[in-house]
Amino acid sequence: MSFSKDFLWGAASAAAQIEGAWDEDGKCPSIWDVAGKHIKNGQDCHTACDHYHRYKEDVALMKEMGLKSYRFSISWPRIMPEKGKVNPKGIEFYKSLVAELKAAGIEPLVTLYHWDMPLWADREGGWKSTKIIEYYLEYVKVVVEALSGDVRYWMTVNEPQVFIMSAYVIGNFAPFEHAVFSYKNCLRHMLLAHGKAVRLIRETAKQKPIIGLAMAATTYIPDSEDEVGLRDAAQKSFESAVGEGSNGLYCDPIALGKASKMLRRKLSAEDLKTISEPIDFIGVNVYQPSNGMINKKGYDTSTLPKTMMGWVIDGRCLYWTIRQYYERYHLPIMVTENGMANPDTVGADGKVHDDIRVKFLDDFLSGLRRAVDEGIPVLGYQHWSIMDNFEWCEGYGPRFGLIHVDYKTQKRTIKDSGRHYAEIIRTNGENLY
Ligand code: GCO
Repeated sequence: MSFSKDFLWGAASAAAQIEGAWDEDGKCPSIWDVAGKHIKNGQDCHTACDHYHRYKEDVALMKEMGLKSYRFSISWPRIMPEKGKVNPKGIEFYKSLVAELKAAGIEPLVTLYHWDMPLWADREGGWKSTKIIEYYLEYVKVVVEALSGDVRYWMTVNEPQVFIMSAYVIGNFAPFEHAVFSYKNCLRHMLLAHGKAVRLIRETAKQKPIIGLAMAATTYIPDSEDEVGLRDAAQKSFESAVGEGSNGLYCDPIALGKASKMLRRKLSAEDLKTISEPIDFIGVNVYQPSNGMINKKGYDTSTLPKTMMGWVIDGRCLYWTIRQYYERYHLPIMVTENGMANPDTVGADGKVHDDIRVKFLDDFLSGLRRAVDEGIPVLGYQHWSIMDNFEWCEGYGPRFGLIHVDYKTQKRTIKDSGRHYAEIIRTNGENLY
């Protein structure tokens, strides 16, 4: 087997990280617009890649690269700048973006929540409050009614582990809280919001929707591929409390209708029924394996290359994430993010020679190919990211893009990796091994 001809080769982004235009055309601030002192070097996301004004140029570059799909998120504060109030200009923007993508033959994949909560909703308690479920659903309904004529693929939320655990417990992502005792409430609200949104999308969409969510995958690569090695690794990936230990905690209620020990008292049978509303795929965001965190023995990270985020580069983790998720949940998989940060610069020849990302693509995508060859249903691969962007509290230092962005001039340059990826797409992955 190899990649089907409709395999979704694409790239990803998120509204707060690329759009800019933070206070234009009726948008209200999001929790990231006011993150101020938490962001490195006094930077902010107010202009970012100015994609709001340059989306046509950006879609043209995607077309030049031959992308089949583009995963982006909708800015909730652009759509609903006040409680109960819809902003027509916000809707207009996404309609234009989707139209541009469709005209370029690129399938739009829409993430409904990629962390940029409107400030007004945060002031009412954000994910800590039960009210968030109703607010989120109201927003989702508006978006689905407006876009589902052209959009088929929907992701309810992106990396709930980060916008719950990191944002409300560890406090290193907006809204930067240490509300430890609210952790289980936040989790429950997110899970219910997800399940109810799935049902709402199915009831509201103008064409048959394909619905999933994007998980921050925590993957343990097996020490050996025998039965014990495989079982042991899967158990660490889904049930271990070390690291985020979050695959099972966050995804079992959704995909299996089961609560892990920690949530058993928190979720009623009724809740679980709502949360496990059937979905069509699971999205996995894959960056580095958990081995270094869980079991340092036998996994020497000192010999492995690292990205500028300090993340270990080990291409095997893409294959194992896909396989472990599929074996546990028996749902089609979409790689919703995978990529690396590097301090890329434009050379004297006007090009960006990011050899390390070219190699990264070959390493990770050969694992993707292995998964597909073994018959695992994988719907697509969305590289993170289409272009360099605002990396949350890290600001603009880490560059994750296939396209380089000069933030002073907003000039875009397709990197060598972007050209390499274009060739992989053109040959439909035939040369990956
Ligand atoms: C993520 C986020 C992205 C990050 C990327 C690199 O889902 O974590 O979706 O916004 O930029 O992962 O850290």
